[in-house]
Amino acid sequence: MGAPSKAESAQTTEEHLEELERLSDTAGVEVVGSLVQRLDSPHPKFYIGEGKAEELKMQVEAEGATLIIFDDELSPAQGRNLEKLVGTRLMDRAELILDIFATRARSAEARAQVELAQLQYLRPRLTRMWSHLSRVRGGVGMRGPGETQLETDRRMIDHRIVRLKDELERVARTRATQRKGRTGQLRAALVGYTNAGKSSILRKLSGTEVFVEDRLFATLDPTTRTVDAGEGAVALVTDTVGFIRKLPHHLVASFRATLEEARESDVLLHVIDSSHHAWEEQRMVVEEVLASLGLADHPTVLVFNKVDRLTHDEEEGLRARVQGPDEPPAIFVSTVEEGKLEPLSKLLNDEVKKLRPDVWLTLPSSQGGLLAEVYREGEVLEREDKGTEVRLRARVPVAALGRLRSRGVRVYGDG
Ligand SMILES: Nc1nc2c(ncn2[C@@H]2O[C@H](COP(=O)(O)OP(=O)(O)OP(=O)(O)O)[C@@H](O)[C@H]2O)c(=O)[nH]1
Ligand SMILES: [Mg+2]
Repeated sequence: MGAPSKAESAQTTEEHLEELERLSDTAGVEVVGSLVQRLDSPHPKFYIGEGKAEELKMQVEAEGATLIIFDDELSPAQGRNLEKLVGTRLMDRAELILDIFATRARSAEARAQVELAQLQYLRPRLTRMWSHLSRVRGGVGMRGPGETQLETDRRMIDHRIVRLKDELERVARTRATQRKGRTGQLRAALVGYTNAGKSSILRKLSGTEVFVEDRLFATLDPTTRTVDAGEGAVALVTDTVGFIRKLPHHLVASFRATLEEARESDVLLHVIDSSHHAWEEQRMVVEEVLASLGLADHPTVLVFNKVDRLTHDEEEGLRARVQGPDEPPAIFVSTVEEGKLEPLSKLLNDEVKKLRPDVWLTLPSSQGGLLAEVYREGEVLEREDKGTEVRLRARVPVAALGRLRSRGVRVYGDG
């Protein structure tokens, strides 16, 4: 069921419902019908108008539906009212997404993140959830639990929320420590709309098994792989959870720890499914989520994936449209055609060079400490011993270069 505002075009509504259908399918729900109402503003009682609510009830009876899924977020009271009228379990998009995440969470961390988001979603809706339970128990006319029971439940939920937050805090700290151990190497994070091809890219780049599926939210846990960045250099590339329109904000908040990987990266690779008719909206959604995570100004490259599905003209049109002085850098790739990930490998190589420029260093051979420092901090590629001087060609982190310079090392040809 969708209730778009009047300003939204019929095509956009159609696309949103299509996506809701895919989400339902991912959750294992079979869709038997759909209903749309255009609204200036939501009605307080049912969100949709009363007449429409009656129509919904009739359609549910005619189709024998056992579940209504709403594309918009209903207030707890609206959900309760509508459920009472129609007599069928009702979910909104947020709840459906939470449900999918719950069935897909594998690691302890992902499970804790999802449970936290679910509890935060559930808490203000407890009375409605309780009425499901009463129905499941089969008591016709059975009354809901008294206020006391509700209060006890709320307190239990609050305790659990605190415990989960502590647990996630601990995991976040461990991650931060692990990341510290990886300084000096280029870190790139793949972000983007669900199903854009992030995991496929990582699989292809790293030559290792990474879970890929033509379903929404195939990936929940961040996976980091070492990737060959050319000329002997390596990069650490991380795959992250996909984003979607109207991602429940509880979920975004609870996935903060996971998304720290993105924050700590040197560059964000924003993967876009260029063959999707709504890629521009998807790009905007991802940019909004990134902004809400404080990543709006993070160095970003747009990675237009699946160009194998575009005709030559479509690809040219796309290139013309997204390349401009105000646009972030963009590359065009495919994971299914041989050699079509080359632009991404090249990009990683360029980024490695930016982070650890390939330079010539000259220092007195008597300075054993300095020499040792170059070997420790950088990667020595060539060495020439000339009398009292040593000349080294090395890839050295930008930060270390400054330090070496200040201690009298001469540096040539960085960049
Ligand atoms: N035609 C084509 N299909 C691709 C390409 N890259 C990925 N796919 C397909 O797109 C689907 C989604 O790929 P994934 O790599 O799982 O996408 P993801 O971005 O990791 O998705 P989530 O983990 O759900 O966020 C799979 O069916 C892939 O086979 C490509 O370059 N061309
Ligand atoms: Mg994935």
